Amino acid sequence: MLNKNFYLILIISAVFGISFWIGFNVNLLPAEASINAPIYDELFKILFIIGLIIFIGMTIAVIYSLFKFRKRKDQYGDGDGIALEGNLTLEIVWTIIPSIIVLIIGLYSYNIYDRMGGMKELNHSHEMMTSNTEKIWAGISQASNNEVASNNLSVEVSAMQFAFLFNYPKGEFISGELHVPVDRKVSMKMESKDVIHAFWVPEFRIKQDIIPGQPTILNFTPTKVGKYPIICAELCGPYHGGMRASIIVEEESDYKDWFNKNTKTEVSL
Ligand SMILES: [Cu+2]
Repeated sequence: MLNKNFYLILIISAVFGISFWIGFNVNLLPAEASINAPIYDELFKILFIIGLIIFIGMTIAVIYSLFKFRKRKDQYGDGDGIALEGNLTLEIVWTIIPSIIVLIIGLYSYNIYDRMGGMKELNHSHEMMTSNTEKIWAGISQASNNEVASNNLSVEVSAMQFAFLFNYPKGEFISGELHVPVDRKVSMKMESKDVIHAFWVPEFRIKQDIIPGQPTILNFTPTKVGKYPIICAELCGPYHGGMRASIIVEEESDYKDWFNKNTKTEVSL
């Protein structure tokens, strides 16, 4: 009996060890290119490790059972096995363990979403859009209200079947490509011209729906120079799959060059 328990503990330890090792050493996600990315990836890592423990544990249990409880040559009958009914201890255990796991994941997800700015009070903003009625902006906001005014780069996003357009109010021009300087907070106000779209940049780990009649905001700070895809993540029509744009994160000076090339008015940034 002691021997059996010893092997059981050994196998469970190995399953945990392997899962943690894979969880911390195998990276399935694209580059981390915004300040949101490392926060999000923390949660992903935990979910990945829990998934691995369950997957590897179950696989071992199934393979073990296949051999241990297989039908022997001298066994006859329909193979239904012993008539067993009810095991209160087992039922309590397999109810409590998943409940604890789900509860922890739920609380931890809430914490992550809060750190990403999802729980911040929604802005009531009048500065950017020329709407006459007061609109409530919904969405992820990492900036407090007084932060928005200061050094942020403001961009207005219009989504339509099947394109994104980026309006730079300071420069009075519209671009099909989103250019942003690295390490500076970008505040986007997004409106849809027709149906529901979603603005998704996998490398930034952010996604926000763009909803007709309900403008949304999305704030982020890119941390890595490069070109990343913007993907519409809401099935919005027959060419939804082609609704893509690019975000170009560049050094401040390169961004200024690009901005000045496009701008119609001479303004200092
Ligand atoms: Cu779309």
